[in-house]
Amino acid sequence: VTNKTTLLRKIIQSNGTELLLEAHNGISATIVEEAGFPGIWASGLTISAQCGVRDSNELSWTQVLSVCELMSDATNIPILLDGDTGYGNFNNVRRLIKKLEQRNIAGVCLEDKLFPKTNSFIKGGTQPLASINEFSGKIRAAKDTQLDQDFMVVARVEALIAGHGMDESLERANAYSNAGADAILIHSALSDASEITSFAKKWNQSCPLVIVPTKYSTTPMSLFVEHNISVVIAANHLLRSAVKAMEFTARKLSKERQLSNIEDEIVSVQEIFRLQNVTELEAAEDRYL
Ligand code: SPV
Ligand code: MG
Repeated sequence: VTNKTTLLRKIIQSNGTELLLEAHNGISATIVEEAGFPGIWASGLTISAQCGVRDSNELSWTQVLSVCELMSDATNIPILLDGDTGYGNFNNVRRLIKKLEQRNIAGVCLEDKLFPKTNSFIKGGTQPLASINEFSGKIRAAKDTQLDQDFMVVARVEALIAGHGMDESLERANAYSNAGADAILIHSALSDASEITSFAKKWNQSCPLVIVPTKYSTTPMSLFVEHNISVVIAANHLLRSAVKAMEFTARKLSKERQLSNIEDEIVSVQEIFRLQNVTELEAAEDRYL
């Protein structure tokens, strides 16, 4: 079997435009894999949300790691972890990389904000950025720490979100690429793709580009293909679909107090067993019990 790191490297470096989908726990990771996605985005927002806390580093980094470990154990496709700011300085980043490799996580995305960060769509314009030098040091520390040469480090530029404009965004992306980043995630909070397409046109192509079109979701994928975007991330869509389904079920059961009324709207318990791979355990029991 090919290493997950090598698989993620191929996704990011391939000529085409790949789509990754978010997962936030073991079962959602399994669902992403079964649907045919080549890889998983382990989203900081959705892992936090499914734990009932905010995307403001309220989870400890080892709690994030534990969720990632479960997702990785449950699947065979690579996971790119949204590692926020690296949970501290360069030294915390080194520790993170070591633990991610031990748990077979294929790569990490680090963003040039300050710890504790908050989600880019919450008062993004007011969020302080790390200096170019400090963040470049984190990227160099990550690349120097990894033992597997295919482990991927994605550097995320928040300068457009924070209102620093195109020139600074390009300057930052260039610095992070020079520091050894394997890809640049350029993030935008506009409701159209204009910032992303003009960034992509001006980009020197020294490494591939990754985007998260949560806010500009109406943009046709073909435009991203035309602009040579390597990876498009659907960053929160399984959590958002799960929340809609759970709210519907909870409200209906609370109101109607009759379990059978919801049966047709939810999966069978058998389907849960299938997603847990219960048949594998039954076969093992035949061999070992
Ligand atoms: C996440 O999924 O946690 C991300 C993407 O970082 S965003 O929410 O767009 O910042
Ligand atoms: Mg995040």
